[in-house]
Amino acid sequence: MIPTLCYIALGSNQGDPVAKANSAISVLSAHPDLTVTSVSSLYRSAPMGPQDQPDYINAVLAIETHLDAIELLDALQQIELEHGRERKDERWGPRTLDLDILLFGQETINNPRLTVPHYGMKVREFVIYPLLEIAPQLVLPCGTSLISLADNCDRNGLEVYNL
Ligand code: PH2
Ligand code: MG
Ligand code: MG
Repeated sequence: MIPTLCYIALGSNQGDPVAKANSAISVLSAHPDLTVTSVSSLYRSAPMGPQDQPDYINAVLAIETHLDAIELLDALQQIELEHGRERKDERWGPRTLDLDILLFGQETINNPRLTVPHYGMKVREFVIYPLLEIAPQLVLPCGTSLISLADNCDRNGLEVYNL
């Protein structure tokens, strides 16, 4: 069986987000069911949603897996929990670690637990630019190229995070 190439968005803005991001990348890399094939730089981004929360650290990873999409979601949610994630009601509120499936191969998934492609990925600078770094030729299942999304997306202050 050929593994599925997936793209995962990582975000954190609570409790040392850089350490959380690096730890999540290590845990994903060590996971027996996942092969991490590329990791973008870490980026610092202004919060989307409520403005009374800290800036985020964001990154995107490419992984290959034989898991199905729901099994992958379960694995990602387990890693979120291990990094202190609490499920809160506030939309777009602060979070210790968020791991979102952006793309699962070329599949379109509409499941009560999971929508793929991720509904926000076409307009969020903190997804589009890290993804562009690791997959410049990417085309979404709808036929839209990532480069055309970037052409229409303001960076909104997004910058590569350097110590
Ligand atoms: N995630 C959110 C809400 N707002 N803002 C930035 N900059 N980066 C995020 O990852 C993010 C956000 C909810 O998932
Ligand atoms: Mg998210
Ligand atoms: Mg999420």
